[in-house]
Amino acid sequence: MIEKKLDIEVLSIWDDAKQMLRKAEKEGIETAWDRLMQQTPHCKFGETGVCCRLCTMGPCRISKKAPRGVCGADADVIVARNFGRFIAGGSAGHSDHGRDCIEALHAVAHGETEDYTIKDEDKLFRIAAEVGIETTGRETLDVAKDLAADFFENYGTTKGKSSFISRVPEKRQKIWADLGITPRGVDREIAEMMHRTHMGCDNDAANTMLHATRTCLADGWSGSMIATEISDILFGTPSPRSSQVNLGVIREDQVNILVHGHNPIVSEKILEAVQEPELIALAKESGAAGINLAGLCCTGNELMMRQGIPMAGNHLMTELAIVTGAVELIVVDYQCIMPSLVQIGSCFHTKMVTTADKAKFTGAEHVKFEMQNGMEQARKVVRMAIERYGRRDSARVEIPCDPVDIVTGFSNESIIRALGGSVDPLIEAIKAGKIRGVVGIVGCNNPKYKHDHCNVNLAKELIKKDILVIATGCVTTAAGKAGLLVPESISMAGPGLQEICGALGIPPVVHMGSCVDNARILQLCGLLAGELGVDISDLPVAASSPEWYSEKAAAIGTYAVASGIDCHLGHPPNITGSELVTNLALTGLKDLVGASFLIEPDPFKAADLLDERINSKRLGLGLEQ
Ligand code: XCC
Ligand code: SF4
Repeated sequence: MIEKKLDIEVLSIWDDAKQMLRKAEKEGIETAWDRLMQQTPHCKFGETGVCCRLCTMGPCRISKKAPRGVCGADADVIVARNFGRFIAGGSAGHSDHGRDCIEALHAVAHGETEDYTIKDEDKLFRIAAEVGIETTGRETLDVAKDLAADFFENYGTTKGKSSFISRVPEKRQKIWADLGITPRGVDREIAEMMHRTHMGCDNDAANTMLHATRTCLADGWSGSMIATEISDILFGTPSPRSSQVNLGVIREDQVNILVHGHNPIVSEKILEAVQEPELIALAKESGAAGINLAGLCCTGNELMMRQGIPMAGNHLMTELAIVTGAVELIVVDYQCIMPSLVQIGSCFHTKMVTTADKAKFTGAEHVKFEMQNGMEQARKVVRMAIERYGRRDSARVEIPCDPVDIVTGFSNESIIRALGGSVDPLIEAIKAGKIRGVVGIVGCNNPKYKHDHCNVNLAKELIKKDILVIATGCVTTAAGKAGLLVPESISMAGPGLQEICGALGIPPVVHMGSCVDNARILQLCGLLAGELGVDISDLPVAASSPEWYSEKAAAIGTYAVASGIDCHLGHPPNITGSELVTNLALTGLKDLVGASFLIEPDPFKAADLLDERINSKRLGLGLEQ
């Protein structure tokens, strides 16, 4: 964790970040790191989860002197309720994004938009058949109508199960059924979480935590999975392609537009607009060499996976991208967008545009995107960016370093294709110990850590141990900047991984997408377990979110564990004020769902801990080390 005095050298491992932090300091621009310092030390009650604000008899905070709130709730109950609401927020984020995708599919299917189409018909038919919709001899749009209707039902209360429940190995389904945590409906579980945590409802911490796992399972196996599958259907299933990362992807001589947020529905149209000859001509009239589009965070991941659009940076780079002085406009959808971007933008000529009514930012211009007007609005946004180019102060432009090459686009479909049509070669490599296991490193940045230090070093350590790494979310950018997302990086891997990845021509760290795309990892685990006839918890796989910050990341970690995947976190959620809840997370869940959390801030130690878990799974399966 970072010391009180701001010493730029220790804030990030990256030169582009440090150069921009120095520029920000010189120009008097405040960043997340400055504000973290203002907020430190954090409130201990909040940090340990024992502050309750759930009713106006309180707020209550638990201490030795006052071990119960006014209503009598103790630390265990208060911590569990706070955690329950925390993951309900995260699950709602992913799943409401998923709902927006269903609405998009519904609009396309019902002919309500000309701006969006079905790009991957094969996948539409495949998914529809998988969830039990009749497909033979039917029109594409009729199948799409039925699929949208089926997916909508995943959110309600009548269907009572996820459309993708068949992706869950039977042994896992039984564990959930026995515990009563089979997710019934996305909205139902989230609403029930809010209900349970109302004063005077679920006052048994363990029971509340069990429902938390159910809520997160609804996110992973419904909300997020639906978001991913529909995005593939509407915009194309990713396949390997090259791209670039870091602030060097911002171009001094071009109009720079950054897309930020999570849902590709807006950014895909922006991408189409920047390729239109009239708009490129307009940019040239304004003196620019062209229009450059780059991504931030997960909208960036979505565009990168499917279209190869370069990535300017991850969560902690979003403010610093503006500090280059060369960004004309940032267009956002929702989630993980710091409100400070408006303030930093106003220190430059950078315009911030919001597009979703559920995510407006004071000081930003709102250009509402709907299914019927996506293209028109996208053109409008691009024109705004071109107009801003004339206001750029070239004396303040500073773009650090050259971009780094990466390879992206590893959907399960493309991985299976690369393996020759089935997961068998992967299983064989695992059995032979050439790939000893697989770890998904996912999630965020958090200014409490040296930026990307843990993300990068954990990945490096794991591949050395012949553990294949799957990266999603903001870890992607970190891995990319470290040169880990190109096939040449096999030189940094252990001999087994070198052999397998070398033969396949893939990097030892594979980019599988955005945060909702962690559903791809769930599906892959389900496939592997199914092939082997075991449960997911028997597989030599694990998850990690070393520098996580968000409610969504906590939901992801929880659905991983509830699916049988051990999950490493760099730091615990705000639960340590309850021994019961902490013990449940670290050990108790193991007995219930066959996996648990492990906490370790040091990436080198974390790699050893994950290695141990993978080893024990290998032994359990009777595989030699
Ligand atoms: Fe957000 Fe998804 Fe975290 Fe990045 S990784 S900071 S949640 S953008 Ni999902
Ligand atoms: Fe206090 Fe209980 Fe109200 Fe929470 S629910 S604020 S512990 S009285």
